[in-house]
Amino acid sequence: MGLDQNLASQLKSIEDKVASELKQCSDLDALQKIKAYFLGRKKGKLTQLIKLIPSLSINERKILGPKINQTKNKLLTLFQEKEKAFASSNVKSFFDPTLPGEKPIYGHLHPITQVCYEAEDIFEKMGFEIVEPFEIDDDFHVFETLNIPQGHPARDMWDTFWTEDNFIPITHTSAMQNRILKSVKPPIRAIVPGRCFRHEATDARHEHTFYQIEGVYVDQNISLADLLGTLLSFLEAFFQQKLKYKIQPSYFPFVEPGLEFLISCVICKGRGCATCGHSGWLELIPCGPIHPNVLKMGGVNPEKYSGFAWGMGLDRLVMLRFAIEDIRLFHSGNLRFLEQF
Ligand code: FA5
Repeated sequence: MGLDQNLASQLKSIEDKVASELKQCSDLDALQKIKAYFLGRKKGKLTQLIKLIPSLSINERKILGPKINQTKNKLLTLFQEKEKAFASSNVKSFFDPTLPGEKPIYGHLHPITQVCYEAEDIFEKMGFEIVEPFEIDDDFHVFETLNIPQGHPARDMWDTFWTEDNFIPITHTSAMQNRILKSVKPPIRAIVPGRCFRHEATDARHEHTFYQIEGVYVDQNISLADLLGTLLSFLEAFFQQKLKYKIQPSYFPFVEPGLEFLISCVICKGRGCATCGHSGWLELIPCGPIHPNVLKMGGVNPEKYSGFAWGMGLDRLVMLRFAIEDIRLFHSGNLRFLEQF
């Protein structure tokens, strides 16, 4: 067999092999491998034949060169067509409007965060500014500036955590009051949503880690009516219903008088249910007019200005909003619980 015939049969065999391999080839990866096997720059089967061309005589080159090139072009065309076929089948499935949509897997905000944002929105509309608390603070801000000096028995009202170097993972968001009073001249309207920590035995209503929203309002001629109006407006906007309210005496060294703000139960509308202990009332927000000593320590003249403060439990609001019976579910990591919100 002459060189001419020998080469022609090699070229034919390459073309046949490529055609049959491409028939079975079902993805782009496999296609690249076949292409490399026949046209790869160093060891491709056809490439090796192409490399022979310079060693041929001029006459052989004239006859065989075009044949080799023809085969090369044929193969390139076959590969291109296959590539196009893969590309168009992918595009089709990507844009196919008849396919059912795939639900993307997203997380969502924790119910406490959702309700916190909602409460912040309402207070912002009422003209309050949002202030972030320090999660670790000192004795001066957590107690001293709140009219609770060293040795004051009221310190025992809170089961406080202490670090080894005498700092405090904040017991309450009231720790920010002094900084707020010092930071701007009255009128002051600020809320402090933040995480608090207490060394408490946990139960369905108490956690070691929970959230409060502190409120501080200072201006001239502020009276108890402003406090009651502010809290009622917030709660009616939050629960989207008209509420009855009442106050009862309480004690906190940083307000005078100390009060507890109660609303008619939002679950039973005041008729009495398990949530309100069948009293028809929910004890919701400890509050009161800011003690003159606290104003003084914050650089605010109590002769000229007065104000009020409150510290409401955010977890409690979330529990009421979603009828959650056990506060410990919030940080349980229980997905069946969390996926409901
Ligand atoms: C205080 O922390 C005061 N700083 C509130 C205050 C601010 C009064 C300004 C007056 C003026 P108390 O310890 O009662 O108060 O906590 C306030 C609210 O936080 C409670 O009504 C409750 O809703 C929530 N709370 C307290 N301890 C826990 C706990 N262990 N788990 C969940 N929520 C809690």
